[in-house]
Amino acid sequence: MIDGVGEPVVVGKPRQINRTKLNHRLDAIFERNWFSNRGPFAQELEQRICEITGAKYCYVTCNATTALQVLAKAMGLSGEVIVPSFTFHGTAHAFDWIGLEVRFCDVSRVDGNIDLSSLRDSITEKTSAIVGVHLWGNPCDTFGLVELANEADVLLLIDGAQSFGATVEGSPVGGCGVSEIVSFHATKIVSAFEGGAILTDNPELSEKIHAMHNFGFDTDKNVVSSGTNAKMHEVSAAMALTYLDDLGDILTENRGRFEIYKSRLKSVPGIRLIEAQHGRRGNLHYVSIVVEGNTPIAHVRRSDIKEALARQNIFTRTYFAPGCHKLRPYNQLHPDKIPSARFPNTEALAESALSLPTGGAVSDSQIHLICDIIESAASKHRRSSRSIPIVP
Ligand code: T4K
Repeated sequence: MIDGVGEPVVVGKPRQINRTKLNHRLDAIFERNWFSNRGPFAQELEQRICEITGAKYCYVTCNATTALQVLAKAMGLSGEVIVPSFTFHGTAHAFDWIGLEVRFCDVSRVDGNIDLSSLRDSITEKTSAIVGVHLWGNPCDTFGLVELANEADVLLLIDGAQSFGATVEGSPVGGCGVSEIVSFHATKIVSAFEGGAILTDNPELSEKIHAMHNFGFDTDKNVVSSGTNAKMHEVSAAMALTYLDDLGDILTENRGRFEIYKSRLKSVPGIRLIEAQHGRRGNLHYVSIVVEGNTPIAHVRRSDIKEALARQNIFTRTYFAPGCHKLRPYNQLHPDKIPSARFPNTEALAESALSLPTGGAVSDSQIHLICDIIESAASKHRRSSRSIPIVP
């Protein structure tokens, strides 16, 4: 009999931070009596993010959704944008909300990231941009996307909401010469309560973003374009700076927890751990498995694992089910254009992927307990030698 946990263990629970450091920063905000409008902490945060990522320009924002919208406007996107169907639907809604036509492509079944051949087949003459997503904090094929964008003569941007701290062939995401956004939402590796940032190396784009995220004001307070209010206030900036102070420890802890999951689950039949591919390193802020239930030796379903954990007060998430092509308004707009057959991997992952609790709010012993429960649930559904189908 496996004993459960008292307090519910969940995905996405924020890590405790150094409150003394945060309180020092909050005191400084009130001493300065400056609360927003590109204040000292917001500007310090932008500088630190450039130092960490290697990006030339950074603008912090009130959230990542608005960051995506300001970047899309600054890039002058029109017509159609293509995004992977297997992502948090916030990616698609960000573009739909500003009047762009969102189309979907499939993903890789291996890591859930955008599939370049499905993307290539989805590009039309109306496509103005393609959007990569670093899913579960594991970078997508950034350099493959750059090549495809050049080949197809379309613009490229990356939704790196989940990926701060990840690397692509040794380069931090955000510093790969592609315009990207990150999220600092409460559930992300670095939290600003709510927050985001736009990263780019393009000076012209940087000028436009500067104006468009702040009512069209340029650095001399002249109104040079239309614009919205996407600014991050000082309290959020102070929170994110306090997280950044511990980024090294956070990444090490995430790696430690991931390695426990990896060593404990590698021999459990029917369970596959999602890992970053081909020289890319994830920030391991998400740990997701694929329950490949119907194998010659295993007959375990995702729901078996999810329910066994829930009975012990441990709550997982079926991120990112269903695929966006099945969600409103997209499944209403072009029902003929988006047959499920076009998204076999999205559909398969939507049926089988499960995100497990990890991060600073989850202890090593809780992760071992989670693995015990998964092992026992999987063994309960292990095919007995008699029922192993004879593969002709
Ligand atoms: N692009 C991508 C690829 C994204 O993943 C996201 C956001 C965006 C764009 C948009 O970024 P932002 O505009 O949000 O910056 C959560 C987050 O709200 C959302 O930001 C995030 N992706 C998404 C993947 O996860 P929900 O609907 O799952 O949130 P909720 O309330 O169910 O919470 C998730 C888990 O976190 C639960 O187990 C509870 C726990 N939690 C949550 C909060 C807010 C806590 O323990 N404490 C908390 O304060 O969307």
